[in-house]
Amino acid sequence: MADRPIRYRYAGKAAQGFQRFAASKPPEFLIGLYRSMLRIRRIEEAIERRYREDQMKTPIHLVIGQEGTAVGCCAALRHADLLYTSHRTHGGYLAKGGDLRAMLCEMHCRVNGCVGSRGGSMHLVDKRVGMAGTSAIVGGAVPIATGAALAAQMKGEDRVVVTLIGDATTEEGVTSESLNFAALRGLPIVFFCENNFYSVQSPLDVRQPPRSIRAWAESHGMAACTVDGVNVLAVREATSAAVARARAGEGPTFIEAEVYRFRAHGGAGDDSHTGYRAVAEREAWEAVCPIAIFGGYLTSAGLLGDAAVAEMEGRIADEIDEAFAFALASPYPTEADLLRHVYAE
Ligand SMILES: Cc1ncc(C[n+]2csc(CCOP(=O)(O)OP(=O)(O)O)c2C)c(N)n1
Repeated sequence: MADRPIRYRYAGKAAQGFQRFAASKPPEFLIGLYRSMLRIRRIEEAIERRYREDQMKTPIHLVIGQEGTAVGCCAALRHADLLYTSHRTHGGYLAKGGDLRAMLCEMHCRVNGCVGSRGGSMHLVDKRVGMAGTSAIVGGAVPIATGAALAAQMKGEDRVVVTLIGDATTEEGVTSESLNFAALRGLPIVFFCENNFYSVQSPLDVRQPPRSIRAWAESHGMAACTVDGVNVLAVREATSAAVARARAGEGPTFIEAEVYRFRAHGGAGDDSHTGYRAVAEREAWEAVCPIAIFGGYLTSAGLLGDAAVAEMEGRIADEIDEAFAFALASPYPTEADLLRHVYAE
């Protein structure tokens, strides 16, 4: 079968765009961003590999290809800031400082999962790191995040709320209502849209009229911008500006970042062969992998060498092996756990 035509091309220039943002940043900070993206990639690859063994009793939605947005976004946040995501939780959870052991326990339905085995992959929540809420209902976390921003404002807390959403989330009525309310009240919230062009297998152009998501958001009366989602430094910069605006009481910002998921909407492996997107399209985006091009920049700037990368890879591999072993050795919940966290008045 002939491959279908490419619909969505990378429009950025990340490989040339790093210098401008990197100039004022210490090398450790830049290397830390690279390590963070690499760690998420390797964790996702391990999850994907082991998913086929059927030990994880949860649907999964991998972020492979989208590491630049989660890492760049969370690098602009403080510990006390809150993050809410949709069903595609892994990148945000890990970038916000989440505990890999607790995440893998959760995905294996073990009692010491971050939500006590009640949630699985789509409901990673961890108050210890400000991973405040996630929802498998598209748009479900958006009004909750907006409410958290209202609470922070009413209590006078120095706290910003960020919600990572997909392009399809902007089609939910509740997202419009939340943007409207956030703009009306000048809430300290950042709506960060990872536009990966597809809702499961439906492309953006059969779901939305030909106008930008940024323009749609702006029409709600809030600041809005687009950023290259492949460029982790540009994402960090755009999020920092939005967070600073929110902290200064200047209200919400909507950020649209174009990214691409390299794998299927859900589960392990790719699904391009089913015909909803061109294999050539995926391959073109893989050629601008956010990790590889940032690594290339760091190498050319003399900040990263083969030995350092090998050491990083070794440490990450050890961490992953240890965390999987921990999860698989952890107990399942018992009947006695059933009513923990259940409240009734
Ligand atoms: C209200 C609702 N409608 C439909 C679905 C089925 N569904 C699950 S994920 C998804 C696509 C979401 O796309 P997007 O928000 O762009 O995020 P992405 O999966 O691309 O990260 C859909 C339609 C759902 N979970 N909730």
